[in-house]
Amino acid sequence: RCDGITEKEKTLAIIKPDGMSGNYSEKIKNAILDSGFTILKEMTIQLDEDAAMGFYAEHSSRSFFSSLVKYMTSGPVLILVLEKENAVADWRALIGPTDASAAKITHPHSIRAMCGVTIEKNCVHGSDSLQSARQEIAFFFEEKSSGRVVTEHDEL
Ligand code: RTP
Ligand code: MG
Repeated sequence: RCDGITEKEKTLAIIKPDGMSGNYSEKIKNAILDSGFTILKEMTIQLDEDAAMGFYAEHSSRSFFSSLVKYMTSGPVLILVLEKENAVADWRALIGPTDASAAKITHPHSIRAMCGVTIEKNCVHGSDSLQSARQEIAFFFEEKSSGRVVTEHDEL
């Protein structure tokens, strides 16, 4: 912009049940902060089936959908709102490709290579566009029907 101020973006990150049960959340949060993101909000929730189905509604016709819903409801998740310039693309780059087993070979320094296992159990989520980031942040932080809140903490 002409005034020299660059707009920051927000994106949604989720540490999925396997990331939580494997105790990767502190390690992942450190990687987030080391990469220059600010964590604006965080909330630990247990997704119910409706919430998981709603969140991944775009995949409802896929063969893996019921397995995905079962996975995402198998334990608590940590929902994070991240902010920085180019946050959407930079968070996707940091997490690496969907298939964590492939990520271990092609993107060994990615978060999914570190803590993911398979194409499904890939330990983290990242919004794939600015528009989905806005929708996903609203899904968890503006509507209150998205799951059972375990702990909620806003930075300042
Ligand atoms: P995410 O939305 O969770 O950040 O993952 P993504 O964009 O990299 O991948 P996406 O295509 O949106 O898939 C959403 C999640 O569904 C599970 N999945 N399973 N069995 C399969 O073939 C398969 N493919 C995808 C993964 O948990 C994936 O992250
Ligand atoms: Mg996706």
